[in-house]
Amino acid sequence: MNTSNSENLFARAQHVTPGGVNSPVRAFRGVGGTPRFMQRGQGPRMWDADGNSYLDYIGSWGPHILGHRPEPVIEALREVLELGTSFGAPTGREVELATEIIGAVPSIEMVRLVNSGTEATMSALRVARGYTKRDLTIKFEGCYHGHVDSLLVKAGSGMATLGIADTQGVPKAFADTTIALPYNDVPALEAAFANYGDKIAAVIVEPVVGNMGCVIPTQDFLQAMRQLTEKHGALLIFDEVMTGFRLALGGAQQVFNIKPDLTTLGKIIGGGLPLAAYGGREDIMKKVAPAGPVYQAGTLSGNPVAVSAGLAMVRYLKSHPEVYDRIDKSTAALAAAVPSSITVNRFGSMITFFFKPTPVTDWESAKTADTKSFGDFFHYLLERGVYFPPSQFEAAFISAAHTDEDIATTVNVIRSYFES
Ligand code: KE4
Repeated sequence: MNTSNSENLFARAQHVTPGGVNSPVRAFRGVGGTPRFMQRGQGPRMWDADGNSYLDYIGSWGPHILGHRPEPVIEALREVLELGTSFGAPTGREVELATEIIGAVPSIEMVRLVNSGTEATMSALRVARGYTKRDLTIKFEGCYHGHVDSLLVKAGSGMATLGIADTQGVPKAFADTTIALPYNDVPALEAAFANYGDKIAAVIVEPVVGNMGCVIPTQDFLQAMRQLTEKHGALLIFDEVMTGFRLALGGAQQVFNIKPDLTTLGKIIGGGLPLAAYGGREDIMKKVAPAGPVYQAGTLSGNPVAVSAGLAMVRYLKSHPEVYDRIDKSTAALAAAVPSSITVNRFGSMITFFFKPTPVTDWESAKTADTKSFGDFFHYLLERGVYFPPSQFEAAFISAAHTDEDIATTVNVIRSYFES
């Protein structure tokens, strides 16, 4: 496979941008080799700067549930670009999108649009602290909630990939406000509340984890979180930036029937453009400026271009519930492609092949996967036109644009790896 243009671009990029990328996980540090510089996407496929074509199982890390350039989104963008890109003033579209989000996500009564998942989780935490007048946060090892200072503690995603448990640049005082516990560990959660209960502002959790690879919660774990936060006057924040509109229209909270106090959203609700949101109980959200004393703002928050893409995406998913069955079935077919030496964690259309034979239920069990073998697997697929996430500690995503033939092709390539 000729990758000379990607290699040249990567060489240039490293002179002008840290690590040559605008987000660390793209640099292939977890698997080695040269990242492919992409040029075009359509449906389930992407084409790189050398014209190589790939079946895409990253989908921009989640947004592309309908594949690249879905017609409803592209049509909406063409239309809005005739009207303007940003007004720095409220627009009707923002009201429409907020209303659609409130209609789709069970626990959201009021919502604020922002520009990234990081902004959403940072803001949700600030509101939780303002509402409870408390400072401490509980998060879980291996979960990633964006690059919020106080949450870059034992985080997943790019930090797990790079093997950095804690980043430099975060004041100890910030990190000290965060208690990191093992995922799926109810006794540890109970102990933390027994020790700090009246100081805890919020528990923030990926209700199905994507950022240490896919890890699935036990119902008891989420249930305990809900009960303990209620008992101790802390808020429960479901970080559904990845799972929102992915696992169901109403996200993981609809699937598990658990009502958090605040929810963060992103990825899919922007239709591939920079848009995220945080929302929840009205009495909490009314603390946010200018309605209340917790400040949060953003120049491009709710901008018409991203909102138009998001509105088209959310409305399409609302009127085409069959998308969820389709992507679930496609993902199940992929899950069946690997031998029993591989642990497959799948929830809906989120899937990770852990290169180890024993169960993966938390960061401790995830991190013992054989990352070198995963890297070999990744490159074997890449060379054959199948693009999986370049890290053992990420989830792959399947879209409604992947046809049965695409899935069969992918299954054959995966099987051939394990037979080679
Ligand atoms: P962004 O700031 O990257 O839009 O969102 C941060 C975020 C928050 N919460 C969850 C559950 C997330 O998965 C993310 C971002 N996810 C990663 C993928 N593992 C983004 C990819 C990247 O960092 O380049």
